[in-house]
Amino acid sequence: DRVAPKRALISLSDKTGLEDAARALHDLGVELVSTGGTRAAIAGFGLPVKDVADLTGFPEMMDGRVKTLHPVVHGGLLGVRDEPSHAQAMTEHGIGGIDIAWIDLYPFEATVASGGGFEAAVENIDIGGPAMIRSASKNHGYVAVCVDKVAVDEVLAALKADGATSLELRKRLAARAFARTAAYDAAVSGWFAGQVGDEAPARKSISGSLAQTLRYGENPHQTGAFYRTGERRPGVAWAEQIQGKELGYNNIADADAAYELVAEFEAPAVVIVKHANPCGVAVGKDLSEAYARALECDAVSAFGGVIAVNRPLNGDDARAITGIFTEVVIAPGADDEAKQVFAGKKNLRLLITDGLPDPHGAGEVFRSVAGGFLVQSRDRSLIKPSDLKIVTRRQPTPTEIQDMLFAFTVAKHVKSNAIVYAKDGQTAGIGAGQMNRRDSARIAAIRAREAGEAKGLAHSLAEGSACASEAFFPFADGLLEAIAAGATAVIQPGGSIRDDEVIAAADEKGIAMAFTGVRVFRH
Ligand code: 93A
Repeated sequence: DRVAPKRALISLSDKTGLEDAARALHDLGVELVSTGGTRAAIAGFGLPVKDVADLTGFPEMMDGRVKTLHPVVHGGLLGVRDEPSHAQAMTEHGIGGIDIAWIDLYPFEATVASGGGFEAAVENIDIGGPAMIRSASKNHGYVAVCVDKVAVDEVLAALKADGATSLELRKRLAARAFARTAAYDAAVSGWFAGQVGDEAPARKSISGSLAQTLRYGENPHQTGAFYRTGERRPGVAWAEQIQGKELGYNNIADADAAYELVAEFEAPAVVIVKHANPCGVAVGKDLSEAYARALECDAVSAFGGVIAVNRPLNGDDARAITGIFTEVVIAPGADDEAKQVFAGKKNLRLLITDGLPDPHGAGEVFRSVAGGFLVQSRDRSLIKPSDLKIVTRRQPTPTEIQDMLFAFTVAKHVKSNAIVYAKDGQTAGIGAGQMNRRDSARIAAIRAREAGEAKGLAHSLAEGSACASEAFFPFADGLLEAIAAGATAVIQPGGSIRDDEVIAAADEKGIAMAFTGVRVFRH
């Protein structure tokens, strides 16, 4: 099971760490063989190295597309040394065994991430590299395959300790190498599908590439990891963490929920999320004002929350939003003064993205089920005033229409059943995740009443508000709760078999109600 390697084939796009490793292999008596650029680099270190072209008898050709795709290379990787017919073929055709293969693939993912364009992306699809990795992995009985420097260091450690690699090590390396080629192909296929406009639900397979392993999952006894899918896009998966503690599983989920919602607004807006639901959302003349108004909705829940903003932060904004303990701030930018303010809050994680997500852009949403996962296209719905069908005798005022649309936008991002009261670009009360709509309406009313009290008002913050329901009211009871809470206008999809009853109740109370015709469940 032990293999004392005689020859290593090294072919690297990223040549970081090459010198030390090549020297160590050479010092251990391993012969080095390499492709053009890698060979030149190793020769530059003053180490002996063979050109793969000398083995194949062919020059690299077609802009390097064909350099290692040759029986001398693949025979050397795939030949089962202990199988007489394989050994005979190797002797007959002058194929020397390759015992270590260290490959770093063409930077396809990085090319796509940097917006390199179609041609550049295609040229960076590595063919020979994955072929060698797969050959070496299949023949793990004899070959140690390395797809990163960590793997090479493990091989070197084994050689220094034992003069050989063990079968157990080679198997582990093969498993990791197959994972690398699988992720690489997934990146290629995902990118290609996007180029031709295929939505994920129609694809044959979907996967992502590991962005980060996490300290733990939703709870400390669960493991966690964070993957990126598809192309680089503004959002949490590609955000840069400027400071603060390591991001956790729940931080990432909450930051995503907050950022997707805040991107819906044109005016300066702030969203505070707690446990995947917004607990305060507001627009303002600037971010500081928007934050103060968002906080007003539910200052209790906001403690330890996640804050998303839709403008770059300045120093004043940073001071405003660091008044209470916050886990994460995600923004499309922060100036130096803002960064300095955040630096005083060591634990606060600051995430900066290069732009805002397009709320109406294409994309996929995933959800796991036992043994699989569900995929759907993103909820890209956008309700405009002209989409509203007024179903009551009373017409909503222009202000009520604005409040209705604001409330419905927020409701789209609240876990169902969702009820949102909003007024003047500020949520007054949010009811989330209840198993019946009337309870969500009641909880939102309690929040709004307490927010009114906290503000020293004689009435609920929902007084004169618009109420949004993300799905139809199946009965009039939920609507009546909303009216009792102070709502004077209601926006909901409509479509219940009891719509007539619900409309009659609205008319009787003299409120205005609009149907969107679009349901925006979120579970
Ligand atoms: O163009 S390829 O798909 N065709 C090949 O035959 C081939 N062999 C190695 N790409 C190929 N490679 C890749 O070249 C390796 O995966 C590595 O990324 C790169 C190293 O090239 P160089 O040593 O010339 O810098």
